Amino acid sequence: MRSARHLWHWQWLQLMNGLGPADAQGHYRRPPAAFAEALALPDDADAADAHVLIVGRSCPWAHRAWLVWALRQLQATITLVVVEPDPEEGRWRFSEPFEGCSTLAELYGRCGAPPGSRATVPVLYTRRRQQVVVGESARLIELLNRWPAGRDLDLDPPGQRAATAAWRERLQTSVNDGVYRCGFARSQAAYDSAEADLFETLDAAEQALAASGTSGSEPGWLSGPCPSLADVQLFPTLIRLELVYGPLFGVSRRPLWQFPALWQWRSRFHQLPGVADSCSPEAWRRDYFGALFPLHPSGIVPAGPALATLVGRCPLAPADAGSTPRTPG
Ligand SMILES: N[C@@H](CCC(=O)N[C@@H](CS)C(=O)NCC(=O)O)C(=O)O
Repeated sequence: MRSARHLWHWQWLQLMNGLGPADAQGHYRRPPAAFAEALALPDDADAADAHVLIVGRSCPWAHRAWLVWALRQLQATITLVVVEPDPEEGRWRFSEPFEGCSTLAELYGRCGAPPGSRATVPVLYTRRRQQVVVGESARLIELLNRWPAGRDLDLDPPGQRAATAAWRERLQTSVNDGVYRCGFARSQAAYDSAEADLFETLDAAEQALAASGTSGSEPGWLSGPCPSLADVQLFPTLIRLELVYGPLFGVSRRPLWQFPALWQWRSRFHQLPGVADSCSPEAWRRDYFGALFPLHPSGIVPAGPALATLVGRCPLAPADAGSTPRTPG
């Protein structure tokens, strides 16, 4: 029995290598993205259908780009293409051939990605130059926020730039990557430090949001009175919390209903125009539980919870809190 356990543990470690690299202490280290450079706004940014935003439904990094695309109404100039996961092969494929490619890896190769680099979503692609414009979501959402938009909405509002930048940096490590650092940890100590960091940051976000709604004023957003890229970064992680990250990555110490201000914030953000359409809980569950074999070898997809139960009123909130959604712009 003991040798079977050791063998299985050893095999698990080999399989985890396929999910992502770790350091000697078992801390997950996210590999760098190809096409990661920040870029200037292309000169044909306002041309109809000249650019394509490639996303996958389950990917939280793609979700943030999808959100900026939806909130700023970029549909006229950027076409959204949703790729599907291929769990057997561990790659993204196009539903129908895109620029002659059937997989995202083919497109990356054709655009000159270094051999061996991961073909990740999100990607912004230019049809005219047949090139990837940018493949790193943090830079991509900044670019999309400067893109000529159907809706006059600045997600980096001047009055709260410093707070937005500080929150974005903290969230990226402690929350967005933080849930992966918990789920992909290969030692108890690596998990413990990632988990503590995650909940400390959620606590800080809870306090910031709770403070913004005091003295009778309407509750604000993470970095100030207007929604920003900080909110855009936080939402994809928090909307997946009870559905996948809690059960699969072991981040269930405090469920979100124990953070009433964050819960209300999540419900308000979900009500912003275009946000609900970017949420596919069935696809999230199917992709995470079905594809992350080393974490969930049975592949059995859990039944719930329903998204509708996560974006209503918080069980801990006062009766009138959060009843009025506030839309940006
Ligand atoms: N640094 C990238 C990470 C994106 C990323 O890891 N995307 C995952 C899906 S959640 C992916 O496409 N993985 C495919 C692979 O690793 O082959 C970004 O933020 O844009």
